Amino acid sequence: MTIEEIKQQVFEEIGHAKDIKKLEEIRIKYLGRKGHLTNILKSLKNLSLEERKRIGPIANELREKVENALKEKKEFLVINAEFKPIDLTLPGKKIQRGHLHPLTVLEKQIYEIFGQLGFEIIESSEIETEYYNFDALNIPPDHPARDMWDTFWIKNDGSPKAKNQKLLLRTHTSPVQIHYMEKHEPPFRIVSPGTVYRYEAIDASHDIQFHQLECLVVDKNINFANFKFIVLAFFQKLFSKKINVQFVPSYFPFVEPGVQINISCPRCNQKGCPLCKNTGWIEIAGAGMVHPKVFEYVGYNPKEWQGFAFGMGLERIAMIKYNIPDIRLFNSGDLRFIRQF
Ligand code: FA5
Repeated sequence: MTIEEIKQQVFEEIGHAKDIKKLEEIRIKYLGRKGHLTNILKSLKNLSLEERKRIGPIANELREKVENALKEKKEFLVINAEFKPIDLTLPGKKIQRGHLHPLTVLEKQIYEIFGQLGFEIIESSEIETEYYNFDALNIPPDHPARDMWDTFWIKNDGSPKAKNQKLLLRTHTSPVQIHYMEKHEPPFRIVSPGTVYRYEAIDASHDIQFHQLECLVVDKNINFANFKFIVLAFFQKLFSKKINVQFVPSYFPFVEPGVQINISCPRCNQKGCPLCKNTGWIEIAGAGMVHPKVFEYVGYNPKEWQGFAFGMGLERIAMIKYNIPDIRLFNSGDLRFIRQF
């Protein structure tokens, strides 16, 4: 083949090459050991000096152009091989929507109800001192009531804020009562949700990390009837049905009298079911009238002010409301669980 013939053919062939294999064949055909252009370049040495000077640069320039054309076409073919044509008529991929955790859904509802009842929502800390978690709640060091809440103690790092106090992960939300009363004057009504921790055995209804909602109302002439009204109003709004409440005598050192609040089983309406263990009642919260000693700790005059408080477990309420059989599901991270809410 002459240089002219090569020029006419090679670029057309490169242009038509459909894949890398074909391109390699073209390279071998023209630039391989016995390729047409290689043969011409090899034969240059047999030409006269004059002819070599004339043909040499043309042949070398052509070789360079062919090499470049092969390289460019190869790049094009590689990119094209990776590119998959898009069928615009295909339905798009469905993107999974995020879901709110059932406790978040419940908390939002609770805030709304207490908001309507004139309560303020207060934030509180999960790390507490022994004083706020126990002493100021009328639970002195040797008091047997401390055994009610097995405690996760924290090493005190000696920081000024910790003030050489014994630190712990709060075992209940009740310390918020003291923090709030130390800084505010009555009358007020507050609720404070938060995580609490207890060093105890885990089972279907007990976790070591769970949530409580603390409620505290302090005013003049507050009595048990006011207390019962708020509890009833809250649960009836929460379950959107008529609920009965029962106050059973109980003991918490920071209230007097202390009670356990039971609500009528919202699932079976007191006909008897596995949820209420056929009793018709479900234990839902610890509660009582604020103990005068607690008022003394925060500098309130107990003869002037009265109050009631309760603390309820949010997981337990969510379990009843959403029919969740096991408390361990809340922290399981199982998306099949979360996607139901
Ligand atoms: C208290 O924690 C008191 N601070 C409540 C209180 C507040 C009494 C104000 C008086 C005045 P108790 O230990 O009973 O009480 O816990 C309250 C609620 O937390 C229980 O009714 C239950 O719903 C929930 N609870 C208790 N332990 C666990 C646990 N291990 N896992 C999940 N929920 C729990």
